[in-house]
Amino acid sequence: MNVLITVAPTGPIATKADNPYLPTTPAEIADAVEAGYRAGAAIAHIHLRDEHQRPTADLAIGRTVMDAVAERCPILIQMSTGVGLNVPFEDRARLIELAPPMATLNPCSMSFGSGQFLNPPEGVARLAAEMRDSGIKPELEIYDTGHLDACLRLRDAGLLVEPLQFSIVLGVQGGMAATADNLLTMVRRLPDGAVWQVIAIGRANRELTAIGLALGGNARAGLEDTLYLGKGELAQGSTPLVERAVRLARELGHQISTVDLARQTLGLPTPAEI
Ligand code: KMH
Ligand code: ZN
Repeated sequence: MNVLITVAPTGPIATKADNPYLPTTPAEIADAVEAGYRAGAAIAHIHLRDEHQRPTADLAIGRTVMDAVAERCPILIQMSTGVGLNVPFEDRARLIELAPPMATLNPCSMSFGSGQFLNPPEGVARLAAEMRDSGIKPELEIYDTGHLDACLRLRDAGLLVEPLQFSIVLGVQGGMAATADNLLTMVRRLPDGAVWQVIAIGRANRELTAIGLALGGNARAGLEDTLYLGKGELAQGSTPLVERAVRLARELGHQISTVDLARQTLGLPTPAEI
């Protein structure tokens, strides 16, 4: 099978104080994405930061990052509309005005570590409709069983176009714990034809990424999900994590998906069709 690898170089929470290799400026983010692409990633999950490293939904910064990435490589850009816990939902939702080919859609509100992640139902439905109408592929981030049900309701309301693409997020405090049991429960409940990957936060990153690949899922890798390669071993950027996901996939007999194949898998038009 072909495995889609997503590089997630920055995320909403960590700073350079946590890992000095964390990219936060547009040029650093674009460089990290390009390195991830060269290591095998077909998709780049992008969080924006301001000049103080704070998560931002600033459209000008978003445009700069998207242009910088496009100059370097043809990877599929997946803009995070999750952005960061302190950025209001309405500002985050506006990022789809940048017309990335993909963007995240977080279906529910939840506790998130010591903070809260607010995704009000009406706003989520509107964002889903806007993404559908603009041909932006949502990556549905589900942190609990009820989040999957919420996505299926959006699908039933005609707001999501198949194939649905899920990220099963494990290990956020406030969502499902990072266990193989929870992952299996979620995989069993996915609708037929769903495209999916594991997002394993923290210590269980390697094991759950491997289990996800063995179960037929795709993989995400990068400093957004873990700052470490192993116990006490800081990852020197996202590339070693992408390389590890590629190695795991290949050991399982999978091929690594190109960007063109990723477009086909997700039902996205090729650049010539746009
Ligand atoms: N780091 C993820 C678990 C998003 O990008 O839309 C949460 C997140 C959401 O970053
Ligand atoms: Zn994210």
